Amino acid sequence: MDDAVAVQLHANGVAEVTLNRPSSLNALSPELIEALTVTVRQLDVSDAARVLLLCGAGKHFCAGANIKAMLDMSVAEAVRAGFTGCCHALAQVEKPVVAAVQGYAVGGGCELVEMCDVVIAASTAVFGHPEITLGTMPGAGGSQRLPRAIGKHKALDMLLTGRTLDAQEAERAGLVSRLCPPDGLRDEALAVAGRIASYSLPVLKLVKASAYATFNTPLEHGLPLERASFHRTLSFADAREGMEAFRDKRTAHFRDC
Ligand code: CO8
Repeated sequence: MDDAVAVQLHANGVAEVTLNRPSSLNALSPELIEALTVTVRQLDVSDAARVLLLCGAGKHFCAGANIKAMLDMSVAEAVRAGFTGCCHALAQVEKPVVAAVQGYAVGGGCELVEMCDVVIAASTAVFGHPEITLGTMPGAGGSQRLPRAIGKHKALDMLLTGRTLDAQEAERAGLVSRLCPPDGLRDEALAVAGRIASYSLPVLKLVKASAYATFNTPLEHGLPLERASFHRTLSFADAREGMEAFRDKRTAHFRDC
């Protein structure tokens, strides 16, 4: 695998995936997008990985699409490659994905954040969609997922003016799950990902799929979908184990079945 993306698999099933082009603030070159696409697809079906943790090497998470690589791209090339300036495959991952964000997460970098499930941010992180300042616009869901994440008016303020949110405003708006001191970011993100990884993987996948149905289906379809998934979990050995562990006042040991 190309070193544009580094993977560290932890014993608890957390797969730490690091965007590894710090000299360009992890800008999403075609090479990096391809490496990230291949990596997340492999990890989503790998028995060794339970939860993905997405990080950026160096001081920043990701400065978005690689502007230098995009500059000379023809429309025909972009259409042929389905180019979005970002990694669409991340949004298709069925396992939980946690983001650990420090420094800038802008443009396609902010779109990566929007594709993740839980976002842990350093108190110094900065989020934004500067595409408008480049005379272009988000191509990988920014105009779709951001309004769903933080509401229409805040999202359009960002998208139409290009202004950034500091970590505190992003947390208040709902783009960030938790804030932490910059020097504690990795430990905090690993702890959150590790806690998620300790639970039953089939149940985690059902919870994630059910939560995302909120965005794709009206409530009258989403509620029965959730109920059917809930009923399925009752047949899982892990549900019996979790409830027995509660009854017996001991820690549950899930076996993904
Ligand atoms: N692409 C390419 N190179 C970049 C990028 C980028 N997005 N961001 C930073 N770099 C490079 C810089 O050119 C610089 O390289 P060098 O050392 O060779 O000069 C190096 O990284 C360090 O960057 P800076 O010196 O600029 O670092 P600062 O700390 O001064 O500034 C910023 C940090 C504010 C993040 C600044 O780098 C910046 O504004 N970057 C651009 C951010 C941006 O506009 N991103 C959006 C890109 S567009 C997008 O993501 C979606 C497009 C979807 C289109 C879909 C079409 C179909």
